[in-house]
Amino acid sequence: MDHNYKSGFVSLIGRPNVGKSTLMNHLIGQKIAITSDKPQTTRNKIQTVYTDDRGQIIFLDTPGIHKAKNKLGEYMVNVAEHTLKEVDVVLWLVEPTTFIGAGEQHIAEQLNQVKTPVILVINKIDTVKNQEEILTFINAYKDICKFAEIVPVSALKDKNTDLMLELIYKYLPEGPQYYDEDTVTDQPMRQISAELIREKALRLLNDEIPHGIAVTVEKMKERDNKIMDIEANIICERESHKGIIIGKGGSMLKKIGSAARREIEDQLEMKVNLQLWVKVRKEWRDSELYMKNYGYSQ
Ligand code: GDP
Ligand code: K
Ligand code: MG
Repeated sequence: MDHNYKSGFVSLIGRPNVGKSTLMNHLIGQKIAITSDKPQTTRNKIQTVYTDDRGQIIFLDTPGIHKAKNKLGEYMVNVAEHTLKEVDVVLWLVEPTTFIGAGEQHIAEQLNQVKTPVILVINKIDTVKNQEEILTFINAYKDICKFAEIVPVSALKDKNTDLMLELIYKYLPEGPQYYDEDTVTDQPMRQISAELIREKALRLLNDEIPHGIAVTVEKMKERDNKIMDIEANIICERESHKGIIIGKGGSMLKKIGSAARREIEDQLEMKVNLQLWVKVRKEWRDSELYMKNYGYSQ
C-alpha cells in the first residue's frame, strides 16, 4: 500500500427520494441499501465500503434529515444529525431544481453549524433537458450554504460519479484500509434480508400501508444441504392492513415472499426457504420498546 493511500468516512444526506441508495448501490455494484419510490425507505444507518487503488471510502447512508413526527421519526433525525460531526466529508444530495423548500433550508442550517467539508451533489441530471440550467441550480444552493465542492451527477446512469469520488478523496486524510477490499457492507445478512422483504412489501402494497411496516427476521439457519431457512414477521399497525398484506387466499404475501426470496438467494448464493408471518402491533412507531425490538436504536 503506498503512502498516499487515503481513507475516511462520508455521510450521505439529503431528503427522501433524491437517490442516496441508488448512488450507493451503483458505486459498489451490489444491492445493499434498498430503494423505492416511496419516501423514508431507508431507516437505518447503513455502511457501504468503496475501495479502489486511491483508497477506501466508508459511506453512511443516513435516513433523511427532516422534522420528526413520532418516536421513529425522532430516532431517524438523531442518527442523521449526529453523523454530520463525526465524518470527514458530508455529501449532500439534491434534486436538480432551483426550488429550495423548508426541508433543504433545515438541512442547510444543520450543515452551516459543522466544520466538516460539504460536497453538494446535484443528482438526476439525466432528467435535465437543458444542461445550462444546472448552473442556476448551483447558484440557488450557493445562496443558502457554503460548499467545499459542487458536482452534478446521475446516480442512475453513472454519470460524473468518478469525478465525485475524486472530489471526495481530495478531502480524506491519509489513512489505513479499514476493511478488507471484498467488504462492501457491515450489515449483517439478517438485516439485509429483513430490508429486502420490507422493500418488496413497499413495492407491492398500496401507498397507505408501507409507512407502518417493519420486518423482523426471527430465524435464519443453514441446513446441512446448503439451504437457508428464514422465518420473518411483517409487522403492521392495523388488522385491516394485515388483511391487505396477506391478500386474497394469501396471494399478496406469497408475491412478497417469492420476490424477496429470489433476491435473498442472490445475495446468499444459496437456496432459501422463506416463511413470512404478518403481525399487528398498534402504534409501534410511537413505542420506544417496540422500536428497540425492531432494531431502531443503537
Ligand atoms: P433515497 O430515498 O434517497 O435513498 O432514494 P432512492 O435511491 O430510493 O431513489 C428514489 C427514486 O429516484 C428511485 O425511483 C430511483 O430510481 C430514482 N433515482 C435515483 N437516482 C436517479 C438518477 O440519477 N436519475 C433518475 N432519473 N432517477 C434516479
Ligand atoms: K426512497
Ligand atoms: Mg434510501
